[in-house]
Amino acid sequence: MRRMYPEIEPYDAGLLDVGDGQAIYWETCGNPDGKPVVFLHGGPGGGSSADHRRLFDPARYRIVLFDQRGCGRSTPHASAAEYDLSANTTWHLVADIEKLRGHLGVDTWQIFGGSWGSALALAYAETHPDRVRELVLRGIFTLRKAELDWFYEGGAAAVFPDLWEHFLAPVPVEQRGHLIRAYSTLLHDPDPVVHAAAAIEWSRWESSTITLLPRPDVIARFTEPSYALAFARIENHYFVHGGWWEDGQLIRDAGRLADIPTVIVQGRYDMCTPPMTAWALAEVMPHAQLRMIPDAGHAFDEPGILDALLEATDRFAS
Ligand code: STX
Repeated sequence: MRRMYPEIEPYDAGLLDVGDGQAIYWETCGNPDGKPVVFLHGGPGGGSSADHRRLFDPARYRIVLFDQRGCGRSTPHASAAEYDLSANTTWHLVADIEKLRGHLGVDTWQIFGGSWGSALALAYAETHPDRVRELVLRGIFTLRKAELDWFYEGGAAAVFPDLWEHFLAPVPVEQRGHLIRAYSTLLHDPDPVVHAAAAIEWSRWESSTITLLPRPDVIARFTEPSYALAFARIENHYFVHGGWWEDGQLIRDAGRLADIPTVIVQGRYDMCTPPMTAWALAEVMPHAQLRMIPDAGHAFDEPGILDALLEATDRFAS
């Protein structure tokens, strides 16, 4: 079992104005003359963290991390009452990535994305294939209705009936026919008692089910009130809108990526983004290497997942 690369600090960081009154936090770590890679975090709304820097050899990579609109250290924060979610869509994020690439003087780069980050990586690469050197994708998520139904409308409840009760608890019984919509109402209720409780239960469900075994540290981090509110509001907003693409579009258009070396890492027991999506993607990307990890869940730092991710970034480093 491999460890992540050592902890490192950024050699540069800043806030990039992306318009609509918003700025995204970015940082660069590792070797300024190394191979550029950009890390796309999950959620959406999850933010990037110091451990994400450690997936790449700092001697060989120029590692770019950023916080997507409205979360992490980007401003304003989606937990604020006045935050305007209408200027936060997939296509805003794709444009932000291009703006950041230009700002950093990068010509082409490797795209690394897990979970929601894999969806954003596909959306970006299908829009700008000429900018992408390689793709490393983990826990494949493309926001198809079947995927949202699985995780947020009762599929995974078959495995976690106990946790599912907590997810249902804030939702009035007559609104339980469509939970993503019911949560949208709750998360934007003007009463802080209502929206805060909904945000915490939304985030508790996700953070309690993304690891093969429960990890109290992960749950504590994602149920911190202001983190949970931004995370839940942003995720729910993206799901209500189906990512602003047609159901199945990201997989349908993956043929555009035929020239891009790709590794897909998927945990067999990933309850958040089960293997059906990685499988469907691999079918339309026959050149991609699919690594199905037999004893892992969803998170990037599950043992077998981490090994496969490090193997991929090491292989693509030269
Ligand atoms: N959301 C999957 C996803 O991207 C459907 C994701 N789930 N949890 C996370 O990300 C965090 C680890 C960022 C909380």
